[in-house]
Amino acid sequence: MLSAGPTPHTPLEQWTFTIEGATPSPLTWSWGELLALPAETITVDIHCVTKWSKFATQWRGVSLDTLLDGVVASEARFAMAFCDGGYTTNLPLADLTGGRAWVAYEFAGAPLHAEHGGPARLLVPHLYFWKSAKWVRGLRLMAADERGFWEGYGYHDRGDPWLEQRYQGD
Ligand SMILES: Nc1nc2c(c(=O)[nH]1)N[C@H]1C(S)=C(S)[C@@H](COP(=O)(O)O)O[C@H]1N2
Ligand SMILES: [Mo]
Repeated sequence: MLSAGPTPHTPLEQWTFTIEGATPSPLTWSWGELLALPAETITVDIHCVTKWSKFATQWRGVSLDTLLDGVVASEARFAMAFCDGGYTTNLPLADLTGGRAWVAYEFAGAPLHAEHGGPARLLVPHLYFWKSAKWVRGLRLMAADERGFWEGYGYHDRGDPWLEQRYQGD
């Protein structure tokens, strides 16, 4: 369970990251604008639902706290990450804030490889890795939860590895 389709290759001049839905003020960043935001280096363990883990992986990216800072969306409780290639995954907004989620564009000190989600992917290391959407292009904020790609096939809406939330009902 790694990629649900072919690797998209969006030129950086066409790349944007957008936060939309449940907000009167959608925000969009170009690639250059994203890189100009304050970035963080993150060293974390990641966990795939099919039981592999990778320890002490190093990433660089922009905190979702930074990106969500200017967004007014009092009704929003959940977000749907959307990607080039059509992949989606849903997350509680609370899991994207509090210094626990990033839009990451470097891995191990180098630009993120396209196969691993480059130019940028979501990084939500405290949840199962299918929530860390590769080739991410934005978040759609939602008042009520909806299911993304794997969640629609029975995977868990939240996916906390410590609670072993693999499937709906876990
Ligand atoms: N856009 C997109 N993101 C995705 C996926 C996918 O199929 N498409 N697969 C998820 C799953 S199930 C896993 S385990 C990780 C794999 O990331 P990696 O290829 O960098 O190891 O990406 C996640 N993000
Ligand atoms: Mo996975």
